[in-house]
Amino acid sequence: MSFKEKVVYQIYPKSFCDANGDGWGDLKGVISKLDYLAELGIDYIWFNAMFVSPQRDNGYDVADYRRIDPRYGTMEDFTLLCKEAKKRKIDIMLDMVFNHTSTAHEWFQKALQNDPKYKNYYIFRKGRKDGELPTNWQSKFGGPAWEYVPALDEYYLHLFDVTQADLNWENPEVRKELADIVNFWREKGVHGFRFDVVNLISKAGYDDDPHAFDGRQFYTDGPRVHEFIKELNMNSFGQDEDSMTVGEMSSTTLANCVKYSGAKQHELSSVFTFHHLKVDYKDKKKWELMPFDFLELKRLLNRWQKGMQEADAWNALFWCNHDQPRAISRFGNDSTYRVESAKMLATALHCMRGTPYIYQGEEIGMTNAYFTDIAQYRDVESINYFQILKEKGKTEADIYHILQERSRDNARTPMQWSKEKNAGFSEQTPWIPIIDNYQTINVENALKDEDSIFYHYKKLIALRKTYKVIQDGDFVAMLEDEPQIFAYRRVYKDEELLVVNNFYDTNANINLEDIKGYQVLLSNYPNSTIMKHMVLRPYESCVFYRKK
Ligand code: TEU
Repeated sequence: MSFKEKVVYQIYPKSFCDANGDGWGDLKGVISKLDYLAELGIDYIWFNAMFVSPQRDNGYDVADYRRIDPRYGTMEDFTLLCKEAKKRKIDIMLDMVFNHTSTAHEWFQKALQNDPKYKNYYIFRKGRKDGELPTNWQSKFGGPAWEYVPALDEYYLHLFDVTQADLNWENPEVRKELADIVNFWREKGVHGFRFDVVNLISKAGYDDDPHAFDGRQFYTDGPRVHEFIKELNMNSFGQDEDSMTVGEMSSTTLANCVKYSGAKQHELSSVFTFHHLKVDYKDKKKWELMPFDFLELKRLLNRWQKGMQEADAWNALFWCNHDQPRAISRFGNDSTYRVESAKMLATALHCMRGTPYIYQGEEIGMTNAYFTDIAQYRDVESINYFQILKEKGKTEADIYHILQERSRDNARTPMQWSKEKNAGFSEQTPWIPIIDNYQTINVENALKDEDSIFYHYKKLIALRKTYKVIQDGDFVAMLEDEPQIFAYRRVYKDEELLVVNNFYDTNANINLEDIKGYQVLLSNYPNSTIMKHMVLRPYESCVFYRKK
């Protein structure tokens, strides 16, 4: 099976299913839900980082890449999970967090002891003569990107949390260590890898950001990044014919992604990019709200679809992940049209060219958390920004509103399995509160209702496996200036797909010129038919198919 037929399901292990009753999800919990995932029909599970970690950034601060965090289980549990998944034709994708390690990692601890070998694993710099930080760069989680170590009289770089020290990829020993880690997991039978912020690994130099911005121009898609990824590919996953990799690309460009994932580039199979998830950032700022700019969203989706196709490169397709608010609360409607808009967003995404990702809970239409108290938040970024926004003079009411829209914790609440205690997630109080709509929005209800969002996802996955045009068809944008409809065609030999999606809660009229021979493959309303002059109902979404 080509990787173009595959669909990935993302599990945030801490919030998926808790089998041992400590309020944290675990691997045994995942094993108990594999039949559910097999029913959905997915091919891969991507697990968010679940290695030994102090959990300052929920596992993205790795202290030991070769061990499962004991709170998730043991290596035996992992082996059993792989075996049980394989029985259900599900593969595993692990998250390689290679831009940085936790400061609790033994490499960093040795660096702190002034061991020259390990100091060279990280990026240490002297402060400037005037007692200033080495550069004016900002951490992605707020505050400066440099931390002073008095015993060394030097600063280390951390693009993320102060406990996430950036690795020095210029050092060949570091690159060898990281390839060895990938090979350690390959030997356990893992062939899928997601590489966390992998386009930040090559730093161009250490100067002040002249625009006093965050410094990203010095480390995004840096000068040696393609060389480093090619080398990692050659020394590890590239040796497996059936490897499947995806790089998470922060603030990247099309020109670079064509190289990261081009079919003949020997770098990665695909890329996650985020431009389409910034269309509601006012002035490009994450913590400034505005309604999403629909025409910009379409322009970006169309641009990336076409640009990647022309270069034979490959997108990972996603609306949701553990760092993003829930898509239905953001681009859909999580009250009156929850079901319709969830299905519409799913269809719009899954029929495009690329590998679709489903984030846990998306398939049952889970919503944002709408927490009302900072004590309910767990994410280091949200907690930092609560303070930062306060210092900037925003009112508490405004800050809560912003967090309700933007916090990463919106996606991190426990999976809602049933209407039982703690949503069937755990016997214990979970590590983060459950959303109180779990009584109605849960897996048990979804499985009982043949019109549920869950079965819509199941159909979309099945369609991808049946129709070559969904896997491999060319993408052709349509109605590009239409302010309410996202429409496109896919074309493969004599097969054609036509996909129309209404992104709003009002009717929309569209004119379609050539409708001959199209049949409905899927819709989120009863009685959808293709017409020259069509009225799409609120959030209506239809997939039409014809064979010439
Ligand atoms: O995220 C990278 C990243 O830059 C984000 O999406 C981040 O949440 C955003 O910029 C903050 O505004 C990856 C992981 O997915 C994320 O969970 C980690 O926290 C981060 O890397 C550091 O490892």
